[in-house]
Amino acid sequence: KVKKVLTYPERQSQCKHEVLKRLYGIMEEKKTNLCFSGDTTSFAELLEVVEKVGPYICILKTHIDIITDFTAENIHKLKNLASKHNFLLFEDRKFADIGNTVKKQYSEGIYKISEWSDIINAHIIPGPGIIEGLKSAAGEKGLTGKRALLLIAEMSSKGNVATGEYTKACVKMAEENQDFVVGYICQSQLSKDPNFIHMTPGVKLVEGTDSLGQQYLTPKEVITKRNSDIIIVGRGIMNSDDPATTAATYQQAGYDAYLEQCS
Ligand code: 6AU
Repeated sequence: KVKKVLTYPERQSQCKHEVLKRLYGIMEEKKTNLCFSGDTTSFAELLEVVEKVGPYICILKTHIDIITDFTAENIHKLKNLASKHNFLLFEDRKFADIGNTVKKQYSEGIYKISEWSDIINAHIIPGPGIIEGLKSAAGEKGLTGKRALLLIAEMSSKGNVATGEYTKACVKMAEENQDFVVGYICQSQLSKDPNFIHMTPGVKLVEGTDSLGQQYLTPKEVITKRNSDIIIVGRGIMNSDDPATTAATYQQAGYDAYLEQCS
């Protein structure tokens, strides 16, 4: 019987990028492919929830620009939680401008994203200059190899135009920039190369939609059927009465689907 996908340790030994190697190591050790999207406007609440769900996740995804009580001190606390619970930080900034602008958006301003976020993502609308700009910002901070980029190849929202040729152009750009691009935000597997990881948002235990165009698939559909690697879950965990127990449920669903996927 031919295996559909490689195991995490197999992918870890076959991939080149340091951030991906770390990520596969965490996924194997903690038995999780769950990325929690902590979409709250309160840093205090974010820290509180992350303390609870930390044991069940491999990545914490943030939207730092929706937070009203941002402080460098809170970033310090977030980094401490990431070390304590062993997960990576992913600022979902969705960069989308020319290289020269994104370079500053990544490293300067209030948030100084490059100083704390292991992973970032970007749209490919501007062309490969956006990748060069982001990569050079990390390089100038002495963080080459410690920072990685995901390209948004497909989206979860209704009527989005990241399809067909656009998605293909994205895969090409990723393949040409393997020293910095480590994968995709997508809705299904785009590459069998272990140098690229697939992260899929729009995940809930029950399929459905929200009132603003979001579309949800189940962990099993995303991992087993669509051969993605990471489930990104926001409101499914955030809005639950017991985020820790709910995160554990998503962790189990995602991991069971992985075991099925690679068996
Ligand atoms: O589980 P939700 O619907 O509460 O949250 C989904 C999260 C949000 C979105 O900004 C993000 O995933 N997202 C992305 C990302 C991660 O880039 C792309 C996309 O196509 N759809 C999507 O929902 O924080």
